[in-house]
Amino acid sequence: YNWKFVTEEVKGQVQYEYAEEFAKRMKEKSDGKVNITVYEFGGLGSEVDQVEQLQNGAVEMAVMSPGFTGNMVKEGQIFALHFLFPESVEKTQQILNESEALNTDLRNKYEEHSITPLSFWTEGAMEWTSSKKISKPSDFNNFKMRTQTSPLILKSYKAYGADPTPMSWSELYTALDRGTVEGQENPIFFIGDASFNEVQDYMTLSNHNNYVAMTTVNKDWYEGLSGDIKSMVDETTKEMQDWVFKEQKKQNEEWLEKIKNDKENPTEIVELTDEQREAFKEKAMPVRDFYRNEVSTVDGKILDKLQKEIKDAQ
Ligand code: 6CS
Repeated sequence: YNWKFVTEEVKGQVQYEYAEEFAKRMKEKSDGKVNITVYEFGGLGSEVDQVEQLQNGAVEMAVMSPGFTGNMVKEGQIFALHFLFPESVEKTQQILNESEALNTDLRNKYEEHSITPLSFWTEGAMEWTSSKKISKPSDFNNFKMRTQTSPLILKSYKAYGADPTPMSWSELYTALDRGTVEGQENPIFFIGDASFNEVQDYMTLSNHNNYVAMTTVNKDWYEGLSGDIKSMVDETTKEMQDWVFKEQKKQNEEWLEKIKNDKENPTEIVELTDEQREAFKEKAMPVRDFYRNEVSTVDGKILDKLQKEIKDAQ
């Protein structure tokens, strides 16, 4: 078997390393029968192009961010809601592992579009980087914020008064450098590895959301796999949840230290008090009603279930 596995990241970054480890395990388990070629981001187009490649079977596997599927799978925009998951990344991962709302109900929604998400995992808490200090919602007034393409992400920033622009991350460094956009959100490892801190002055430890990625497969291809190979894929996907949790944790911790100690490109780290964080949360809450009433195709049922699961886990 020869399969293609695309990721939205490059060598060294979490998604890419995940796919390499996945490929290695599959090769071992199948005694060399399964050969997976992992593709770094860039070669096959934008993140949105890669979604299409998975759907039409040009690639069999992909690490995909829901932030790039929102124009199609409306329900997947649930991950664009700020302050929904617990502050603890560990608790968040536990919910992603166990949630029926996500692993059954949301999975069905993706399957309507030929995408089967086999797992959901976090790449860490997201933080804001910016060219001016952000510590209260009004700092976002007319602020040019780069986001991924899902409309609800844009809506979440409009709720703070910002002026969001969707773009691929491949254009982001230059856009920040030129001031086309003034800020962005990402987990710390990604901010550091993509060198966004070189062209930004502040990093607010907002933890306003978790970065969630999905391990996805082309639905028809996956369902056509023979029983033993399919079980191998499922088993590996399951094992990888712990592996990737540790990988993101290590990378995020290491990069926080590196960014803090980078004398050449100093970044002011902005820590928010509970009260300051609360002010953002207050502005973010109405977006949930918008999701429930205007975005969800099932009257917010998946969100209701997920919120209950989150409550029960805490
Ligand atoms: O900001 C982005 O669009 C990118 N961020 C991460 C953490 N992974 C890939 C994604 O395209």
